[in-house]
Amino acid sequence: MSEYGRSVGEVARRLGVAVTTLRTWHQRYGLGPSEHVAHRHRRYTPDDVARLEVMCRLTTEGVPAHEAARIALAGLPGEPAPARLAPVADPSARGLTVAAVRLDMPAMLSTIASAVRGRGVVYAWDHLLCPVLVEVARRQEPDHHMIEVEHLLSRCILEVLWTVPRPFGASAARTLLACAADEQHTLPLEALAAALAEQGCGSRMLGARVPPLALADAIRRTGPAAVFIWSQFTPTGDPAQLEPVLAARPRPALIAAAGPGWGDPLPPGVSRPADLSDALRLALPVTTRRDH
Ligand code: B12
Repeated sequence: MSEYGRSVGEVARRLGVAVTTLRTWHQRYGLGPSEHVAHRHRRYTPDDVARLEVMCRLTTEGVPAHEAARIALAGLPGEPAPARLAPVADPSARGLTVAAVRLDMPAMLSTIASAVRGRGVVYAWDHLLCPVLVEVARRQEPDHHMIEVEHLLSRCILEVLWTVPRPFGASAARTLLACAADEQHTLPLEALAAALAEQGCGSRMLGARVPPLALADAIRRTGPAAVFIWSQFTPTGDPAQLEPVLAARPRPALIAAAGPGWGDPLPPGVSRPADLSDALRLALPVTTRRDH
């Protein structure tokens, strides 16, 4: 890149589009070069190029140009540039981050739904939803803005996860899911519920902030084969609250303390999944058994 940013020709070569296309996008949608240098053509800054990368990707995916331009411009003005995401992230993660920042609920729902329907819950969770959640949280840190973004993104994730059809019948709901006492982060357990449902396994989701004695009662009343208790952060991850769960009868074949919040050591007999796939690997053998 030259001292003054990129020329239109350089950007066209880098993105693999025609110079005339870039000029059209500039004129129609304002996706042009923003750096002005006296007596020279305007130059494309790194942020201009990042926006054009979003535009190229979305139009390649079939998003209409005016809609793609609206999403690509979401970082303007004064808002953070489109996310720089970890390489494992799905290509649509950047678009979802931009849509989240814009509070663009229809775009969020459609991106999340196409990942969940096209690639399945585990892929969507690992490669799209987690990277975007982490990115949104990262952007919050300096000045505590964007809480509304986190809330609406969470809502959209939940709405799509809830559309995964739940099985009914005898083998339904052999897994019990509950957040630890005072724990409000429910998304990972909702992802597990949806991933189990994809495999034909139902679950009972008790949701946020479940006191240990209430969880023990639920075990006694429903006799689950597997129980997952989620702690997202250390204030909710005291292993002592697992004792009433371990004492409850009938004893579930699997008792798993999931999430990064749990303290050490966990009581004997409690499993600790590393991620969503691992949680499924632990749950499926015990919940698909038909022997009781
Ligand atoms: C969405 C969100 C919320 C939403 C939750 C909505 C919902 N319905 O779940 C709301 C707004 C309610 C919320 C509230 C709060 N939040 Co919050 N939240 C988040 C956010 C952005 C995503 C949480 C999430 O789903 N993470 C899941 C993935 C993305 O992260 P992960 O746990 O690291 O996932 C991996 C492992 O856990 C592992 N794994 C291991 N076992 C298993 C098992 C299964 C089944 C699965 C699926 C995965 C898994 O796999 C995952 C990777 O694939 C995180 C940011 C983050 N980095 O997580 C902050 C975050 C967790 N929140 C944070 C905080 C501080 C709060 C509040 C205290 C804020 C406040 N002042 O009120 C409250 C907590 C209230 C409470 N008592 O619980 C902090 C926690 C800091 C800390 N470590 O101590 C974080 C890290 C943000 C930050 N950077 O500061 N939050």
